[in-house]
Amino acid sequence: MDINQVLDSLKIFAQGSVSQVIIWWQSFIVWLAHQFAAFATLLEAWGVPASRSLASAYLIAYVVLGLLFLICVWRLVAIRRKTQRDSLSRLHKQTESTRIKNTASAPKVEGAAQVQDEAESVIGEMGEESAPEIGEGQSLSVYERMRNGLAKTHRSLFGKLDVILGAGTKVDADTIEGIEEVLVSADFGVKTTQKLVTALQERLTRGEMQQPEQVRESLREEILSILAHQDDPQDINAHQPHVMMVVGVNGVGKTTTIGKLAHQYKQQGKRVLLGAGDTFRAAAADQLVAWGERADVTVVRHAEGADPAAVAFDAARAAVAREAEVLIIDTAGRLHTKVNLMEEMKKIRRVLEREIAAAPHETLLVLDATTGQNALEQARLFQEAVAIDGIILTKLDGTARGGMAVAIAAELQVPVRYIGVGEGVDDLRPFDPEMFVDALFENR
Ligand SMILES: Nc1nc2c(ncn2[C@@H]2O[C@H](COP(=O)(O)OP(=O)(O)OP(=O)(O)O)[C@@H](O)[C@H]2O)c(=O)[nH]1
Ligand SMILES: [Mg+2]
Repeated sequence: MDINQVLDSLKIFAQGSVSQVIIWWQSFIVWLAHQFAAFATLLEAWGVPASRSLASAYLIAYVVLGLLFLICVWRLVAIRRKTQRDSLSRLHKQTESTRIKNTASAPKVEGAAQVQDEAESVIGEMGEESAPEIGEGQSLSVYERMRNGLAKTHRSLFGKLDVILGAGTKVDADTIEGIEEVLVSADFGVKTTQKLVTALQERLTRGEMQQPEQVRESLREEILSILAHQDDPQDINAHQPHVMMVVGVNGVGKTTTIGKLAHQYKQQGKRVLLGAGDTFRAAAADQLVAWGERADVTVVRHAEGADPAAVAFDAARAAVAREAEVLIIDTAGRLHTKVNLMEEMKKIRRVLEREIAAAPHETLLVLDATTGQNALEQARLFQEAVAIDGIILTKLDGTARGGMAVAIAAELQVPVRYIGVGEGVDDLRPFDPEMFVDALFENR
């Protein structure tokens, strides 16, 4: 068969196919017209005048097609946003795994020391297994947990900002006034809001903020610059045991946070010991013991009403005897008076200091984000009694007042170390300013 014959066959095939398609298309048009006629008859039966029924049938068809088109566009935009979110999330995952790799230089534990327990009231045993990898079994990335936990603040803060900074908005003094109100409502505090507003006004005067998008970006940068002044977290390998004392008023989440911390350190392969220094209520020690069992770490406890300083003493002795790497002391949040509470904190501190050189190496104050500006007052009170090295801000998931984290960083000059974004064991995250701001400003 020569080439001409092949070309002829192809031509015949193409012509045949085209005529077939034309026949199909014509049949489709006839079928469609038939459908419209049937639909028009139906409309007529429903009372639409005969002269208008066909036009109405076409109108309805166009409306339905228009709606389908809009749904497709909406889905495409949603998919695009999800892709952006996933890539942001992947980026944070990579950053986190690099951070974890860097901290993985910490010594790995092969088994807990089998040393005679010195404190009679110690219960449970330390685990023998080698350290599992951090993040094992976690279905959500660190960033995803953070963004889920901050959803309420995101919705409130940036939903309102979206209204102020809609497309085509003319940026002027009124815009900044609107932003000021939004910041105050998200609990950035008067002082911090003022600081941010002044910075935005300066940018406006310098002509750096003409488009709404530039305002959003400027605000993001200014918040980040406030948060970036945090110093690095303490190296927990610098002392053995690294002693942490957790303080705060009742109900803020001290015990829960200690449980989460214990679990996370345990997962890093650390030998962890907990001290139930809240002897004010029997249930307090029970709660810590429950967390200890969950995290598979030992808890030193005494009976209800015992001297918390005695618990601290026993816990410190046990930590040394067992070669624990991390000792975390829980404390009471409520006593008969504030003076009693502060005196008790000081006494626990003194005991720890006497038993272990330079202890407590970290005194962490737990604050409940849902209490708003009241938390700043609590911080000042504890700061006077026991020097605070860091803040743990809990319950950010339950509030739209995430601005508290910024207010604390700006006004207390104490770094925010962790944030609590839920009740789950993995819902305590080291406070990463960049990740925090991304989670707030992300276009969801
Ligand atoms: N949603 C949410 N709840 C939290 C968080 N942290 C703690 N909680 C809850 O807050 C409640 C109080 O927590 P606790 O750990 O008992 O608080 P505490 O400071 O030890 O309280 P006292 O022992 O009474 O001083 C519990 O129901 C916790 O589950 C968090 O980050 N998010
Ligand atoms: Mg407690």
